[in-house]
Amino acid sequence: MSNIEQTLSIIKPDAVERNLENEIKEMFKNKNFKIVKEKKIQIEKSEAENFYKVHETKPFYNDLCSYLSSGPILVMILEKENAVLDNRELMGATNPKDANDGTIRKKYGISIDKNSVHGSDSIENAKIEIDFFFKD
Ligand code: IDP
Ligand code: MG
Repeated sequence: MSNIEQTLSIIKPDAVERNLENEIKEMFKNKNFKIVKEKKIQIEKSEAENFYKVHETKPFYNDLCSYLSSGPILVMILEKENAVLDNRELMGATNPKDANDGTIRKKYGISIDKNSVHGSDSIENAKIEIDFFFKD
């Protein structure tokens, strides 16, 4: 029985701005993720507020939504076995200072807010987030 999953990945404005898209995509491909769909977009702050709704009570919510809408992002559907958890592992801890060697955030993250990538945290949220960006 296969457990092929899909998860949503976003290369955030700090990384797109530094032209890191291809290097980060290589890291996904090297870990056997298939990039099923991708698009480069810039979203409105109101869309970021919807996307990050789960964080609306957090003190960093406003800055987070301003930031995600501040420049172009690359959104991708990634696919492999155990994609959700494997992507979280490859991303590394939310704060790049705490991220393990070999992770995207360790390599490229600047700070807890400019941490270069987003990844879905559960299969359920992956479906919601994929729909958010790719539902036609
Ligand atoms: P995650 O991206 O590792 O899943 P979440 O807790 O879901 O982390 O937080 C979403 C995003 O909000 C983080 O990626 C980070 O950019 C930002 N964030 C999280 N905690 C803080 C904080 O304490 N201060 C500022 N920004 C934060
Ligand atoms: Mg999260």
